[in-house]
Amino acid sequence: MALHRPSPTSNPNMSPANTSIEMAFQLANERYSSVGVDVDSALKKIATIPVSLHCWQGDDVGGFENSGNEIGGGLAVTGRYPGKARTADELRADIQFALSLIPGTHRLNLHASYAETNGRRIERNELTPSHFQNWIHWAREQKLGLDFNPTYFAHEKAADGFTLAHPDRGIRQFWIEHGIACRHIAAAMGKAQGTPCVNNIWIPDGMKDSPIDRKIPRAILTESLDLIFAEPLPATHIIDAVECKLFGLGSESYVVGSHEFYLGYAITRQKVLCLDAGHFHPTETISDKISSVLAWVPQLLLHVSRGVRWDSDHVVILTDELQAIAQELVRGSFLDRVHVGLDFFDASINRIAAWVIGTRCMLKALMMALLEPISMLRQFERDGDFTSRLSMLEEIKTLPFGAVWDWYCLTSGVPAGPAWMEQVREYERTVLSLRDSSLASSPPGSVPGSGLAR
Ligand code: RNT
Ligand code: ZN
Repeated sequence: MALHRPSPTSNPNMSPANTSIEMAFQLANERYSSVGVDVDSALKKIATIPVSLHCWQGDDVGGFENSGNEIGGGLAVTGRYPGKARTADELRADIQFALSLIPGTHRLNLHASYAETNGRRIERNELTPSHFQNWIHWAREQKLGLDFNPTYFAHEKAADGFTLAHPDRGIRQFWIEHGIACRHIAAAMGKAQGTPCVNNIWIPDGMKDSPIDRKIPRAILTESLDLIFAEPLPATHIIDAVECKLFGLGSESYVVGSHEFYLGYAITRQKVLCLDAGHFHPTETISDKISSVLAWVPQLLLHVSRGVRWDSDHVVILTDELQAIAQELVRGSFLDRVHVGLDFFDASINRIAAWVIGTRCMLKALMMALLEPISMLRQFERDGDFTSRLSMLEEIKTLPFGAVWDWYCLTSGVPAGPAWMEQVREYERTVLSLRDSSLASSPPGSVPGSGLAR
């Protein structure tokens, strides 16, 4: 095995904990080699996969418009854990801190409602790249690529649940103009950063109860989207995506932008389809959709999330479905056609920990998938030897994955194992707890005065 690292004995400065991580890694490497897995190439590959962290976990999808509008759009954030970011500077500091606990180089996914307008109200159809200069500047410093989203909620013109499919021509014109403005902002980001910015359109439009007319809003939405996308922009600057959904809170009976609607739209317009893991029937998974959809659309955007009953946005953890998503990306060699983004929001736990847990789990799932003996498994399948396929799939579940993950963290300069949580607690004590002066905002079960949950 080609080791381009010090052997356990060659680095006298290694702490005992790090030495044991390295020794465990060496043994793990041998175990993986015995089933034909090249751990080194998995380590090289994982370091090249960016995950787009969603800015909105940091402030409960609040944004900085301070318009007093409810989030709406069927998005519900529950919990009142103290310490959420109140300003763009605080949010940037929190993201920077979260990223210091996550191995690899990643991206940041911004919403239009995170514009910085110096306290002035700028209408959403009048937003320009200048309102995102601080973000662009900071992202460049941090070597972070930016992705973007128009915001079709938390606005009085979206209060009745309709935006781009609105029956009122004036209201939908406003939202069309917002979509156009956001494409220009995304393209400016892409130009500034040298990698295309994925600009994802999700709208809440739908109805609580059964509509009489399911057809006309969909025809209107097609028209609105075509107007938004009318101007060709360089593919090196912007990638246009559209996100489907089965139902939302308050749109249980009908969502205009359903899966079938956007699948057809994305295929006919050759746009990128966004599959959100929480946007389907509770027993339906997106892992099986990846290869189906990629047969027809050029690229996919994933909103990796975790649906729990009616909520589509619990913090991502290492579930079977998360592993299945990662396996599909690796087994199908789809990583260069799929943008991996996260989409969850939990205000009942430390928000930075939520980012770190979700992103580390996404990366763990990808690394597990990269450590599969894929060619051997393929051969079993080609031979019709399904017994060997099943037995190998079960045996590799208990190979020492954790030792490789710890080594990856260690060599990436981020804490291995649960140690990162110590740093989050420290940040909570020294930074987050100062943001909430009133104890009234502490969650039930919290330690008075410390901002810490028990
Ligand atoms: C909503 C969609 C959408 C949002 C974000 C905030 O159901 O998943 O992606 O979560 O735009
Ligand atoms: Zn989503």
